[in-house]
Amino acid sequence: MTQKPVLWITRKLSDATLERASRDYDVIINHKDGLHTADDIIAMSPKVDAILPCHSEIFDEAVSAKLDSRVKIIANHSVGVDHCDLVALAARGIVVTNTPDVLSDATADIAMLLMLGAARRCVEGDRLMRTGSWDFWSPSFMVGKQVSGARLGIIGMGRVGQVMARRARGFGMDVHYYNRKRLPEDFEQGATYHETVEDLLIVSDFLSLHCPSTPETTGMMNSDRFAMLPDGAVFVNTARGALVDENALLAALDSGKVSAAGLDCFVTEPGGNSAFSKYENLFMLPHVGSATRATRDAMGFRALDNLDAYYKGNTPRDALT
Ligand code: 8YV
Repeated sequence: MTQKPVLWITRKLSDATLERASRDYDVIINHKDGLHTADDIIAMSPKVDAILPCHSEIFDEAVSAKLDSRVKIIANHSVGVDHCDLVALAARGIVVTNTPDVLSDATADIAMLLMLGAARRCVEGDRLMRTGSWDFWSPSFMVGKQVSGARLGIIGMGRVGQVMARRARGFGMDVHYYNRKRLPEDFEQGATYHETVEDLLIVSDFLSLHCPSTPETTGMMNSDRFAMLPDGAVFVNTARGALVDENALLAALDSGKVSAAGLDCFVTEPGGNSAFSKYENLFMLPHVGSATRATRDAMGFRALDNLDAYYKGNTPRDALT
């Protein structure tokens, strides 16, 4: 009997994923689900042929250079690969894959939730109810911002951005977008294309980020860009914390330029930004965009499909290197 490849699964994935992986590979599973340091990753590498990590394991240039040559494939359980230095890993001949498509619905749902929750002052309302301090009602009480009829700007019209556009259209929003490349007309479905981020910002009553974090997009939402939004805009980020200068966002909230924001991603994760906690017009979640049972299974299976293809001698469908 030929030996199965040794696969290191760095985090506690869904039961269905772990079951299938254990059937097909000689698995090392992180049942305790703790985080791994660079040293942990390097120390594990001589013992494994393949790694199935999450975005919580960092394969930067230094780690990539020190990985044992036994590691041949990193099959990520994530669509974002900003935790992987693709150039350095490719230079080591390591195949890297991700899990696009399967998390677009769940992530766009969370973007809608954050957008609506921020616009309709959900944190404030929830606190009033929980603390028993709801003692007043008036037509001018807790008035929020209406999404229907408003303009939604989407930065990054990839898979998640397109699902977000569809959801927003269902809520009667007028969709505008910026993308490095304009989409074919049938994919646009009536959305208005803007050739620059700046052109998009000035029409975005609501703004939602759906682009990857790269050296070019890091800190893209800075104070100059927040200043270009219409007064009282609502800002949503379900992509990556690194896209946002968090101090610039705080200043925009303080000035009222941004009336509310919904955030699922932070510069520091886990943990977030303690300066955010006093803002009741910030609706925040701890990076759970793709956290549904169905999506976690689909992500795990997509990563395993990529591994299976590699071990059958084929190019994995989601190969990035
Ligand atoms: C995941 C994500 O929760 O896929 C991504 O890029 O940010 C999240 O949806 C996480 O990466 C799981 O590994």
